[in-house]
Parts: sequence; structure tokens; C-alpha cells
Amino acid sequence: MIQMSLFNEPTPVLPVTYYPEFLSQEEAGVLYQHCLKLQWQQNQIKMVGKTLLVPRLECIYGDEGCEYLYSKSVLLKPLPWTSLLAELRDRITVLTGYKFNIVIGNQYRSGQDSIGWHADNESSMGLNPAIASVSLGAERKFQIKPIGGKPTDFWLEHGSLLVMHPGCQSTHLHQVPKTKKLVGTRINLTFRPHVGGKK
Ligand SMILES: O=C(O)CCC(=O)C(=O)O
Repeated sequence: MIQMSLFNEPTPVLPVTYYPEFLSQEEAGVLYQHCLKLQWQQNQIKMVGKTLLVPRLECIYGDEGCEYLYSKSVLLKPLPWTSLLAELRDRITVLTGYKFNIVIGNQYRSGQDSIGWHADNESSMGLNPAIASVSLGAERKFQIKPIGGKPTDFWLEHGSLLVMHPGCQSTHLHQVPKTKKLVGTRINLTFRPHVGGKK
């Protein structure tokens, strides 16, 4: 299906759904404060023979045994769900019908923190995972593009939810680029399935 914009240019149909006001401002504020206290760490990644610091902080919570390895070098071992994170997981499941076993947090401390173009296609999530991404704090640009195609920008607002539907990780790449603008802390929570999970 091709949609046309006002100027008769095709608007890409993306395998994502964006809910700008998924959480109320009050709920988002409480969750942001809770997330600041999670167990953040700056991991190291091995790339082209070098060991580099991941340019953001990360944390992981989830079902027992659902370890998550990405880029063949960063192994995240989940801590047990906090009650707020479990409530949020269940609320997203009620809205979308998708089930999740882990949540990976990304904390972008400034405009210099980022995540480059990638797809979340680790085999531990099984085939065609749905991934649900909650944003808290400072607004950052999120870009998504078909592999070999042009990016579309989303400004992910405090309290918003972006759902990447099954298939998205096989056909599209996404990133949160660095920015020279002065921006505050942003926290992102990505809820994911896991083949080792019980739910
Ligand atoms: O911070 C975001 O919005 C995206 C995070 C992301 O791409 C990831 O965790 O794989």
C-alpha cells in the first residue's frame, strides 16, 4: 500500500505504531524517577578488533534465565522485574497483544550518547519479534528506514510508546543519532520477547 502526502509524494508506510500520550505526564514523571534508580552500567563492546565503551548506559530486567547477547560481545543478565516495570509490561501487552520477557533500558546522558543504525535481530528473541519502546525525559530524534532506503524521523516524547511490529527488524534499521544541541537525560525502555522466557 502507498499513501500520498499533500504534495503528492509517497509517504512510507512503516511497520511501527506511535502512541504519543501512552502515559499521562504524571505517570511518566513517576516512572522516570523510578528508572533513574535502576542499575545502570556502561558496557564495553568489541568492534573491528577494538574494545569501545557503549555510548550510553544500559540496564536489563526480566524473567529468570533470559540473558541477552548483542553484537556478539555485550552480554546483559537480567535482574528481577521491579513492580513498576512489570506493571508497564502488562499494560503494553493489554494494548498490543504482544508478550514480553525482558526490558532493556538505555540512558542517554547528553546529546553525545546515541545508538547507531541497527536492527534488533538477535536470535534469543525468536523469529520476527515485536519490540515496544517507551520514552521518558528529554525528547530525542529516532530515525527508521527500510534497508537501503530513506529515513523517517520521529521525535519521541516523554511518556510515548513506539511499537515495532513483527517483521520490522528484518526489513528496517533504526537509530538515535548524536546531537550537538543541549539536551537533558533521556531514558528508553525496550520490552522484548525471549525464547528462553516463560511468559
Ligand atoms: O532509544 C531508543 O529509542 C531506541 C533504542 C534502540 O534502538 C535499542 O535499544 O535497540
